[in-house]
Amino acid sequence: MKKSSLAFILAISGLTGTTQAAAQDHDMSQHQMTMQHAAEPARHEGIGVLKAVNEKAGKVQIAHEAIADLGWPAMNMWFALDCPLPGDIRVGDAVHFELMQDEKRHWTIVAINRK
Ligand SMILES: [Cu+2]
Repeated sequence: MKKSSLAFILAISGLTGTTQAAAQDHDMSQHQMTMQHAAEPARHEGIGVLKAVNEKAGKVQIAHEAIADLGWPAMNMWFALDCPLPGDIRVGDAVHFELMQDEKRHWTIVAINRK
């Protein structure tokens, strides 16, 4: 019992540490854990700067500004794309995007364009 509570505490403090350390760069799994309340399939708008494109994986990395209605601070993160990436967007461009949760509750970009 004692051993498992300790493991739990370590896991929790590990998570907190990771979340704070990951303000610069993180993956979707951390949002999964912190954003479980956002169950409705709502669209949320964001703005940021396109940092990288992984065409093979269908993902883009965006340094997004805070998204108040999701309670997200500004951060650098990868999103799956569920829409075409307009041909005029280049890495370094300011972008406007819309997010929705997919069936696995991963935050996915459903619209993106140059700001
Ligand atoms: Cu983020």
